[in-house]
Amino acid sequence: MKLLYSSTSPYSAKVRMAARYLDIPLEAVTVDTSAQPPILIDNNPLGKIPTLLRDDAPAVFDSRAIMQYLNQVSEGKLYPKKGEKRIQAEGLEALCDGITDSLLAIVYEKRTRPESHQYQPAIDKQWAKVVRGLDVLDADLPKPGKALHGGHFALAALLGYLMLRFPGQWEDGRAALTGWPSKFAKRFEPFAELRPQA
Ligand SMILES: N[C@@H](CCC(=O)N[C@@H](CS)C(=O)NCC(=O)O)C(=O)O
Repeated sequence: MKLLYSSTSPYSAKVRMAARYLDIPLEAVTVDTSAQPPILIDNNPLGKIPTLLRDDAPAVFDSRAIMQYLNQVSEGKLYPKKGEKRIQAEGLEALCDGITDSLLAIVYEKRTRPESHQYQPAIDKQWAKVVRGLDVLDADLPKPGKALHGGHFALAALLGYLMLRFPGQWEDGRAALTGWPSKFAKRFEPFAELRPQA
């Protein structure tokens, strides 16, 4: 299977970490989403990454659908089987992905518009979501325990993206969150290789 991705993409990092954890081989193929190349839009009309190309079946996107697919392929090793633990794991992933969505909206606003056309109230609204989300996480962080799940990888991808794109802007007063990546890296060594990076 091939995964269309870019090294900076947090959702791609989440999926690649999960696949590595599960020992599911993925050939990672870099694509430039701003060019919207045929290999991407022919497989995902949304032109987004990550997009998973399967050998004899339609492509899978977006990252949460890919995570559920990896869970199926691994016969349930990526999420708790059921009950409250499953709800908590998927809830953590949804919160982390949602914060990441807001960070990306800010990055795109700044990248695609000249400074004079950037709409600060929209940036502030997204940043407020980031602040609230990070505070909730900081107050009740999951331990990277023996069994990892999709929520852990979403959190690792989010924190990796903050470290890449927002250094110095999110760490103050959030000791638990800032300490989490090094703990996670001890539990899951490929974090250093697979986290979002330029
Ligand atoms: N909800 C999607 C978000 C994917 C996404 O926005 N990916 C970004 C890169 S990190 C992208 O492809 N952006 C290009 C675009 O929106 O055209 C997921 O979880 O996969």
